[in-house]
Amino acid sequence: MRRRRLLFSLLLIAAAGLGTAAAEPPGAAGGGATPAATPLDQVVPAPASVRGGGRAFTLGEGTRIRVPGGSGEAKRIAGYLAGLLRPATGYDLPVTTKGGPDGIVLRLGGRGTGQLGAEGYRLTSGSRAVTISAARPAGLFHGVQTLRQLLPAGVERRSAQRGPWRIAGGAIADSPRYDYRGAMLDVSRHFFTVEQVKRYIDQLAAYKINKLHLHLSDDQGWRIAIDSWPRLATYGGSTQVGGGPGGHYTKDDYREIVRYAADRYLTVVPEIDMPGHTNAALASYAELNCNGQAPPLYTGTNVGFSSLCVPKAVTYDFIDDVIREIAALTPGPYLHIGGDEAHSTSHEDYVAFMDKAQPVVAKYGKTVIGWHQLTGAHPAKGAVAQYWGYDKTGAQEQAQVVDAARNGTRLVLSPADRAYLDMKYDKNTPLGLSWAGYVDAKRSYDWDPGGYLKGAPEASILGVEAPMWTETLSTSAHLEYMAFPRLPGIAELGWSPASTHDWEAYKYRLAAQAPRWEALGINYYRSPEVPWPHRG
Ligand code: TNX
Repeated sequence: MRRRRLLFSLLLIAAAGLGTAAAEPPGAAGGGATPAATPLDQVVPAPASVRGGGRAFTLGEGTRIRVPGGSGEAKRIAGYLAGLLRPATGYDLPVTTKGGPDGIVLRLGGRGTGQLGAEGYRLTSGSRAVTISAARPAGLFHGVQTLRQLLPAGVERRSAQRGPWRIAGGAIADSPRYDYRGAMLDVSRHFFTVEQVKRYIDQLAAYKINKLHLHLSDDQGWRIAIDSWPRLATYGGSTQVGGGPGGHYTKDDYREIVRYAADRYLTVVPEIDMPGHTNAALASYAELNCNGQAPPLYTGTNVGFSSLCVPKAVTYDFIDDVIREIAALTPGPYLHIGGDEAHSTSHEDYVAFMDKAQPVVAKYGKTVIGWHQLTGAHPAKGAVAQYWGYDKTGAQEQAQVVDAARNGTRLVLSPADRAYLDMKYDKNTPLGLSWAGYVDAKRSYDWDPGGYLKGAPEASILGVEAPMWTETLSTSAHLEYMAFPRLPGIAELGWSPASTHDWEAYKYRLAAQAPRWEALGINYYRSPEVPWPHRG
């Protein structure tokens, strides 16, 4: 199966006139050459099934985007697609609910879409039409991301470009391996504005990531307004690592992020980290401290020095209020309560705290996610543990996670020496940290979530997540430099069947993304492991 796919890819690469390493990828037309259509199997993440062949589709002046009998959501996705394609093509691309045999067709429901699941889609392309069908709107949206990648990279530019705008003929049937395909952004160590978060969401959506985990509180900053404890945001959010002005989201800001993400089929997973990583809260309210004294705000990068006061009753009033207000802002099922690096909380207190905190999450209708240290306490029924261990994680700690998985705790895998986007690529990387080692593109991609934690049942793996901690990162350019090229690899591990996993083939597909990133103004790292095309 894998051999056949590989052979098939090689044939397509050969057919596209690509020989060996560092060849111009499809769509990277420099100086007036006609961009070749991108072969269907060059998409990232790799689709579940691809059959190339038949005549290409050409997007033209008169192309319509059809949403036959279209519902609100399908029409909105069609409008989003038109918005993506109009600037570079210069075409009108009117959206119509009239059926017809030609154009770009987005079809919800219909024959054979049932088996595609909640996020799958089918895309067929021929001389008259490109049709995306799906059972659910999320599937249409993911199909649209695939369609984008099938067009020449210049389509991502915001000013008129020369065509032709061809899409190779063939058929794709695609659905994800895992339900949970996440990316985390730490907005606490450095604050990121709504606009910066939206830019990151757009980058995640392009690779079919469907969860945005926001790390909203830590020692250095509390980033979300809580009406019942207003100083958390106004004082606790007033600085960041290095002593800058920090910032926080008003509830309206936050709702805007949630809506923008939802429009791109990403669910926001809010995290309030507790009982450790709480200096910003402790600094804001003296009564939360066991000694009744508020510590100063913190702008360094140490971890493990703060703890909520486990024996005090007010601690539970506090978490009840915070979790209630956050849950009310959260349409998705998950609420992350952190639980990592509680080095200033005794084990006994940690267990007692988690025994009290988890039911509060359930009371407000949400499912607990915690960092995997939660498995050292009593994970609630249905809880999810986010594994962030690495090759040096002790056997006992790992066994505890595996045991929990055997007992029904589901896992999201974020191994620090694979999936952490804040790890340096190599010793020369000017940003990031290196406590889990250097993580270049191959290491980040080359592991199997299904077999990663020996002994954890396959069904316990909910998915993968790529966390971005921001002790050293403060601009969108920084985030992009660390996310690209690693993020698409983690996205592929979450989406694509294990049978497509092959670094030697993947690295060419990955390389072929670079002209898109350049067109989008994404600041990426030119890893020496990837056969990048020459800059256009
Ligand atoms: C560990 S990973 C942390 C964070 C740091 C990160 C830096 C985890 C759950 N906790 O507090 O920001 O390392 O890589």
